[in-house]
Amino acid sequence: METVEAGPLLKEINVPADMRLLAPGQLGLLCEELRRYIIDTVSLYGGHFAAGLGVVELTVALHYVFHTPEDVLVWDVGHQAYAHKLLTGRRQLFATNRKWNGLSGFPKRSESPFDAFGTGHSSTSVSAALGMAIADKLKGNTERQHIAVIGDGALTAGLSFEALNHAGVSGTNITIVVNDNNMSIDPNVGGLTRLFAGHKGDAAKYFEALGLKYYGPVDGHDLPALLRAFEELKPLNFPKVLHVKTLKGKGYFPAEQNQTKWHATAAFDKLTGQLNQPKDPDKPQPPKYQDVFGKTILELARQNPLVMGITPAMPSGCSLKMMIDEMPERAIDVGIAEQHAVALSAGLATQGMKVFCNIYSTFMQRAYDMVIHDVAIQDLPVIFCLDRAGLVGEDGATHQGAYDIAYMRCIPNMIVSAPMDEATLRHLMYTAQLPSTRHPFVIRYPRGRGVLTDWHRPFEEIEIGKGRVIQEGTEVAVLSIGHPGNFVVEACQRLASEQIFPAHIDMRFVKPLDEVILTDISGRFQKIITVEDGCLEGGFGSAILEWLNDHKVHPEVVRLGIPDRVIEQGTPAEQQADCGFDAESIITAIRHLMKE
Ligand SMILES: Cc1ncc(C[n+]2csc(CCOP(=O)(O)OP(=O)(O)O)c2C)c(N)n1
Repeated sequence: METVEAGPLLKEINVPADMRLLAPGQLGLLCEELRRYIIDTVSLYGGHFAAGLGVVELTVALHYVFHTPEDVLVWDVGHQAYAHKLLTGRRQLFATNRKWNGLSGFPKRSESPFDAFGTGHSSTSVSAALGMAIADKLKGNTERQHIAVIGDGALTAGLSFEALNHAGVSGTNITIVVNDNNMSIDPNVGGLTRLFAGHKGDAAKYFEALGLKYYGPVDGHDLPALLRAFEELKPLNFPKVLHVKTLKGKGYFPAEQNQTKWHATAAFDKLTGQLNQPKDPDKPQPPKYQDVFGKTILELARQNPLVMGITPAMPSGCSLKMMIDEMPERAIDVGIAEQHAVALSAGLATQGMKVFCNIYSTFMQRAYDMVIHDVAIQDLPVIFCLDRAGLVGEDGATHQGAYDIAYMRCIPNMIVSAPMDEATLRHLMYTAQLPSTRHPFVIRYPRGRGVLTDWHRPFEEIEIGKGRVIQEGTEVAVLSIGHPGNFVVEACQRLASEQIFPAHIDMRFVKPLDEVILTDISGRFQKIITVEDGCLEGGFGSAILEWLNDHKVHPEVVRLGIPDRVIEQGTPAEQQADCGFDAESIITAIRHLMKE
């Protein structure tokens, strides 16, 4: 189903070996065709964009000089690997990129032998390529090349520093290509950016002090220079770095001009650069949870001088940018540094600061020890806003915010909450920063729009551990946590015409649980359904089951949520239906229980 017309050179390339039959002088034209293909496809379907445009020449040069897939090529994050996918047998399927049952938006081992390592989270590439290089060294395989391509943004993470520290003394032939475009998603931050922008030779000293021979900088859009550099590096049997300078968004003017906006995009008009209009542009839309977070923290910060905001590299994504723009000293982007973000928040909290540490649920996985060791054991009242909690859609398996309820609720001192709508998000944020709240406090909410158009209400304190009854009912009680409560509302509305009226409770807190409500519900109902946008193993439903068991009541309980398997890319609605907790699945579960 190739929907975009490939240029004459690209059309003939199914694997990189086909490309190696071209003369070096033809590769410039191939790069143009690749750029056009990426622009055409992403303008139709959306996807990651600017980073991929910046590495077209780099991708062609790597596959031309090195003998992939025998030589291993590991892309860091993997959001920039579209040209790589197009050259490695996936052009005809590329219209399915990021779609249900389609191609993953990131490299994935099961998808292609050219994807040496699965990615999505940043800063793993040097470790992974080094592991491969050490294995080959032990096996006596001296021919194979091991290449990691890592951005200057991904280099800000501790994980990549750990790998560089090892690589320099590893005695392997690893080649680390540093793709320096001065951007993370937002402008890159910290001392490292100064090092790269500074004096010629500064970056060389940095790397050589660690034992990595430094080459470059090379202009990453100068194809002959790249080809020369890789030919020179190929025979060198020691750990080395090639510093490549590129322009994020290269070749599509709007993306070159606004690299953050074009990091990833929805479908757009490629001639004007305008996003496609929503179907019903005049209909009032609820805001995104992200924007409610951004506006609310700013309101709270204006009222309370102790409020601070921390984000590891997602200021635009989580909307902390609103506060960074107004109060740059009290809202900080620390780079891709989730571990540091959490330990830093703990340090700030020891001094009485009320820190909102906003980390995507999936990226919080990286800072788990800091959550336990630095925050929870010391019972510091850090507020963790976990954005993109639940099923995230097109980014797929690596980005699902599936596990946070389970991994947070097992930690002592932790309060774990999830708002069902934007007004509740505001009230929870308000409650979390009150002087009377003295424990670490998780607020998890999904990607995308809420449900209320009149979300901006005066702040209210919510009693910690208190749920709310949405609908009284008979026979079946549905207990929901967070945004999926709205799917229950829809299910109840549809069932009303059949005279089926289940009770519906929005628990608001996974920990502590509302024991008054649970005592009442378990006394009155023999049938309970739990609904969550999180993993079933150890999640919210498990918490309810534990409580019921501990209190020696045994109603029939059906748990709806994310099953124990990897959930791939698609729309959130497709993923929710597949997992079985969308409105339709809830209706089926209620009907089924009623019949029994
Ligand atoms: C651990 C982790 N934190 C945050 C992200 C979100 N993220 C994806 S790409 C990106 C920026 C990467 O910048 P860089 O490595 O310089 O690559 P570029 O996009 O500039 O090519 C970020 C922050 C992530 N993928 N993984």
